[in-house]
Amino acid sequence: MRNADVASLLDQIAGLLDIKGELLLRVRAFREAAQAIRGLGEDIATLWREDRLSDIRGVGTSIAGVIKAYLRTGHSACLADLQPQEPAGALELMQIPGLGPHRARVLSEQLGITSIEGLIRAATNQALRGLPGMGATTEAKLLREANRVAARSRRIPLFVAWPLAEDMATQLQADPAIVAAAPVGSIRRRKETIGDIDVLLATTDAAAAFRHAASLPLVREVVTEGPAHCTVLTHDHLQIDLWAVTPDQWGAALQSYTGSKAHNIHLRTLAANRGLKLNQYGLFRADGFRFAGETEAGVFDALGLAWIPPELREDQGEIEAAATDSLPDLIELEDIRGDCHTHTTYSDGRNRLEEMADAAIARGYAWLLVTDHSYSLTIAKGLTQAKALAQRRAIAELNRRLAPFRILQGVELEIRMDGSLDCDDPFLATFDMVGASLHPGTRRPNARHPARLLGAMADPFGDVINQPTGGVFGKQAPYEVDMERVIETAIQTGTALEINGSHRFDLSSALARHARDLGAVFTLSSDAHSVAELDGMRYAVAFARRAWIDKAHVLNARDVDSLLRQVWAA
Ligand code: DGT
Ligand code: CA
Ligand code: CA
Repeated sequence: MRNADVASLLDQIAGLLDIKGELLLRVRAFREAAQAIRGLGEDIATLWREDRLSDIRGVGTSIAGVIKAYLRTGHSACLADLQPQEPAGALELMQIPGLGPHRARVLSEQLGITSIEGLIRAATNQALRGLPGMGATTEAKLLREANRVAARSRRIPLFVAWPLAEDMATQLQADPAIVAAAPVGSIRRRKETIGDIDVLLATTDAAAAFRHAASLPLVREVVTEGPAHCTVLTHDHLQIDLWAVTPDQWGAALQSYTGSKAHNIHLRTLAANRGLKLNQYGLFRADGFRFAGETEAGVFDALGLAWIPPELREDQGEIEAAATDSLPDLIELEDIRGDCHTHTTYSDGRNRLEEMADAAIARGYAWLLVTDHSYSLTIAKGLTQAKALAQRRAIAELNRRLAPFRILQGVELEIRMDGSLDCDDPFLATFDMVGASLHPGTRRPNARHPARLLGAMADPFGDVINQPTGGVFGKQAPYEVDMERVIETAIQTGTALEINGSHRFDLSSALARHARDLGAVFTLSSDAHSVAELDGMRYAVAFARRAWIDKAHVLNARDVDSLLRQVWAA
């Protein structure tokens, strides 16, 4: 047991006594003793053995007793006695600046508030004003601080953070003081979820740049500002870090603030091993001479590395691959020839078939696979056989008009509870491509899910497994399926796995990387239920890139004939 442990025990006791409303003098005694013990030049156990505990500043008989008991048993009855008396949630509430133990106790005892979320609700309903010592101003301040603390502990999905960061960068770029602005951090790496938003600025006048940022409509307040870094909050309590560098430092800063931290550590170590120093200002020789930093590619090049796509920068083999020039040729949005998962008004889509086709043409696609829901998903008004045939006639007519563009008729097929596909096989054979999905009953843990998925893959007509894990970000946990087995079976049966670009993160880039390493083939899809949602493809591509997936393993990168050949051969 070390001095730090004992000091931390005394601090905890002080905190709990404080919450309890104990005399300040006694609280302070524990804090002072803790501080003195942290600064001790010798082991506290030695002092105890030599009976010199009371030599320590602030340690009287009662605190000495607490320390002795703790050193002897490794437990503290004093701490244990205090803990149950702590009002529920007080420690959580005390994370909020301006909310001390006294207020935490009042909130808990009088309003039953035991969490930050609870406090936000109560303050929003103006339930705090009227409590002793609390008016509308304090209430507003606590609400603001509580929102900040809550936002810090919550990760934001990429589909919220990325557009916001792009928007911010575009607005900043309009300022004459700002030469360039770009999202960096986990957004540039296209991570599924984002802790905070980072934007890099090239400017020779950081103060002016930060002033401009603070004046943008989306900014609510400036939290901190220094010479090269400024943190602002949006009205939705999202935190944005702004990093300012001079234009000649742009490349090094882009590398540095993109991260990830693990990637940076590896890269900087590699530089150090060659007697070089890499930081956000450039790549330097020991004598201070800077020979790279203006461009990011220049930094990598000077280290003997190929430029590494940001999506790979997680220190998961990318630096080694860059050193041997064996980075994967990642799939790009421009490679995508069509979308593999879209809906129309034939099921629960909001746009008509021809509108979806026109939008696909406008995106530069060569084909569009429409995959309306099959019959059993009644909430989605799925395709009956008659409806499917009517859609097929409409597609044929449109295809004559839109050639060489091709609409393909697929179906998003339900996998029934017994594992069979929601359609008779002879009729299935008449679709261009069949994607199988689990929807009904997936909310409940269900032992049959694995069997259902495996059954669908064994079916000769199942071409793709859509949204393989069933998770929806912030809404639905993935279901309990042995994904290892699903991936293996997909590879054995020639079934593609979907990377869904809607709000599911399914497959996640981590699972997709694993599947890719084993040799799986993928479809990337927007799962669009409207023309606007076709844009989800950029997320599917981003996650595929994070998974090191190249064009050869993506069905959407093929032209129609090659796609159908592949699908029918499997
Ligand atoms: P997140 O925000 O949790 O989703 O993940 P990141 O990767 O965006 O992490 P973040 O925002 O802490 O930092 C972004 C990058 O910037 C990361 O690679 C490390 C770098 N960075 C963060 N803070 C500092 C700093 O104070 N100085 C320097 N030079 N770099 C920093
Ligand atoms: Ca960040
Ligand atoms: Ca940050």
